[in-house]
Amino acid sequence: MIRLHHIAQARSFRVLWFLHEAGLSHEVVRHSIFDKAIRSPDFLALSPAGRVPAVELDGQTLFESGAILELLTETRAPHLGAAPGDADRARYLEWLHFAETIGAHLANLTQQHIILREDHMRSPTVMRLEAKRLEKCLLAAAQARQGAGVLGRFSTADIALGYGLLIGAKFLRYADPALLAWQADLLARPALQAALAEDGVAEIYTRDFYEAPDG
Ligand SMILES: N[C@@H](CCC(=O)N[C@@H](CS)C(=O)NCC(=O)O)C(=O)O
Repeated sequence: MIRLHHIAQARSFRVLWFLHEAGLSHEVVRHSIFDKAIRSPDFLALSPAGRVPAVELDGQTLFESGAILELLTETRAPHLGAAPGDADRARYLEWLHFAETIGAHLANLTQQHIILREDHMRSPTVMRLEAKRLEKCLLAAAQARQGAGVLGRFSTADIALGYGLLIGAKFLRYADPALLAWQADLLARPALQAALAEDGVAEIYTRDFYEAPDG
């Protein structure tokens, strides 16, 4: 049994998308980013900083999306990974974990545009800087793709990175052909469409786009 603790549009979407790509049956426990349930002792026992994703796997619990993806790939969908000894193991790990470099910029942009509610708390300079740094990272990943993914085939690394591209579209207007082609390839995947259908009601990114103010 795989039980995923999830907030719509959050990093837990990576795991939800993976579960669909791998064809694994699962249960989703939905949380809200704005209520106190993720601060409850029960949830903190699963994820000590009160973050999603967390998963329950046959009696074991695990938090941190990269670790969850790595373990589930190794144990349940090895065709989506690169095992120790595989020629593309190093490249797989670097891109899988680079997804969290992208995630840090997304988190900063989300904080600036959405979590900080008062204008005086926000910095247009930080918003523009973070958007530029996000774009640079996404371009690096887009240019590393060969065919269906960064390993020359679709892998779990492409799920972790692809989440960054999907949410990045809330802060960047993609014009580069490599970003547009990547986005189109991902959106054509039935598993991504199935995961989007299961994601739940948007509560973090309720607008199509978040513009950085002039400043
Ligand atoms: N590096 C972690 C980040 C987890 C994380 O920060 N998740 C956010 C949603 S994207 C969260 O749970 N935020 C709730 C909070 O900060 O209170 C991962 O990839 O799992």
